[in-house]
Amino acid sequence: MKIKTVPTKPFDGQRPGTSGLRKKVSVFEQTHYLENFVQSIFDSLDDFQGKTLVIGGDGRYFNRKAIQTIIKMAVASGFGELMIGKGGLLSTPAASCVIRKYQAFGGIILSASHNPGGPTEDFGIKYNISNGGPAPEKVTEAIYANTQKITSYQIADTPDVDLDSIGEKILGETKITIIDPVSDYAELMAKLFDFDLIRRLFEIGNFKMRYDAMNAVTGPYAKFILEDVLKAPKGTVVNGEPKEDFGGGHPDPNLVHAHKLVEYMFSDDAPDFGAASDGDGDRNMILGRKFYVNPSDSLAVIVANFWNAPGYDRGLTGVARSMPTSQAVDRVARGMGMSCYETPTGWKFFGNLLDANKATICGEESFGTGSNHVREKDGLWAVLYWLNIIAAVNMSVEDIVKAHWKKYGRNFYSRHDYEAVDSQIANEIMDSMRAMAADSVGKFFGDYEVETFDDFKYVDPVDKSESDHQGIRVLFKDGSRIVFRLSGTGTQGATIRVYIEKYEPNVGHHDMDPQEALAELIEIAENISGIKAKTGRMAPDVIT
Ligand code: G16
Repeated sequence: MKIKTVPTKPFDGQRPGTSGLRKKVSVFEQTHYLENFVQSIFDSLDDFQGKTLVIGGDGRYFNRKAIQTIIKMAVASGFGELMIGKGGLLSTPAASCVIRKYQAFGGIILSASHNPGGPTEDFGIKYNISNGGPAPEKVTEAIYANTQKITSYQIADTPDVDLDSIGEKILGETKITIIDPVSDYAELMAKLFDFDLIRRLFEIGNFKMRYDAMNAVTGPYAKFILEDVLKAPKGTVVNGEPKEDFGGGHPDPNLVHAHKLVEYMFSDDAPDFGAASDGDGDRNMILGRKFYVNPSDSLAVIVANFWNAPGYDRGLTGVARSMPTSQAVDRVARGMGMSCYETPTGWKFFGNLLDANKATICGEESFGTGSNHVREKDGLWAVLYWLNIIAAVNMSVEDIVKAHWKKYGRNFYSRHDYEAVDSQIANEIMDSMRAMAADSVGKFFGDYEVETFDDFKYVDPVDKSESDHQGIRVLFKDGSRIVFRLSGTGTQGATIRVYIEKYEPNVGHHDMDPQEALAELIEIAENISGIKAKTGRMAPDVIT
């Protein structure tokens, strides 16, 4: 087999963001664009010859084409085996599971997560290391540095591989193994949760749920685990066929983009439980009958109920949350006498804590929850965890959350997103707040006294690596907080995220609407940032 060396030139802007390189499909379709990034990944790695690389994606437009290119480049670079999900599919948590189970050298995941798919929409690629987790910053920075000096890449001159037949074949010196994308992951879930108990909930308890796979990658996983194994009635999983354009939808499981599920769950016909996952299956949204569970609360409830799930009932070593995530889980950790780590946004920051056994469960406000079972957040895992809790305590979702608030108090929480803002204006807004920081401590906004006003800096407790500029924090004396960040996952202009939080111990106030409970702080956020005034926007594009 001939290996071709193809001359190329660097492209601008190939720096991985919060979770890999995400761009419009048309950007990836440029000649050499994908190849340059893939070669830059390989050039940042040492001693991988003869070892295994896992490859899979969320099935979006360009997934299959990208995989064929990556196969040919991985063969040319000397990998010993490529494990590829059938049809080019692997959910992000399943890819992490496969990397770990087969002790692969690493993996390449093709996904732009919750961003829409199709010829005019988004595509993405990221590299995961041997622990199954996203490459840490020192690796992504090395990849980026390579993209800026690349002069050529290597690719095998060979026909495309059949991705749709499970089995093995040899290409040059490399074994190509097409695997069932679901089975390894399903086997792992069965070890973590009490499947007999959950099965009884469906079979005897007449429990009803709806799982919206949003025409994305989790359809086959959810149908197999929920309907075939756990015996939820057929039809429990809706939009279960992965489609290249996600059926024209925006595969982001939140109140705006999963509104059909939300409307159903708030109707009089609502089942007991509703859930959805995103494009690549690492996010989740949890709903009860006429009840929405905020992701930060979901994390706190999952941690507080660890003793219900067999995979966790021997105890947790600690927990971690991203900085903008609400402090609800901190209260649980304090109550249980364990550490709660606060990391920057990005699942990659949890990797060291999980590897060092400092944290067992991690979570983020951005609809992400997971544990040390893999090194990615895991949407279906969170759904199964909730099912396990519901089956064990025999309470409704709403009652479980309200009992939790009664015990720990409620952290009212909301995130306001302003999308596709002119990048220069967004950066000016952030810079002007940074300039305010020093003079703001001790100042009052209404009744709220500023205790800390800074740009979050993280020092990894394991390897002591430092990450600066991870979001502007305005922390008030009473524990309320406002956080401002620019998203690292958008592909158009800048997305400004404003996170608002207030603690309410009084159970009599727990039924308030979060936007109402947070109204004064929302106004203060505008006074501090001037987002509406400076962007001309009247309201956020998405409120979660
Ligand atoms: C990624 C990261 C998450 C992060 C989220 C939002 O998730 O893995 O850790 O919370 O993006 O990031 P940002 O606020 O920078 O847009 P996903 O599901 O997109 O891979």
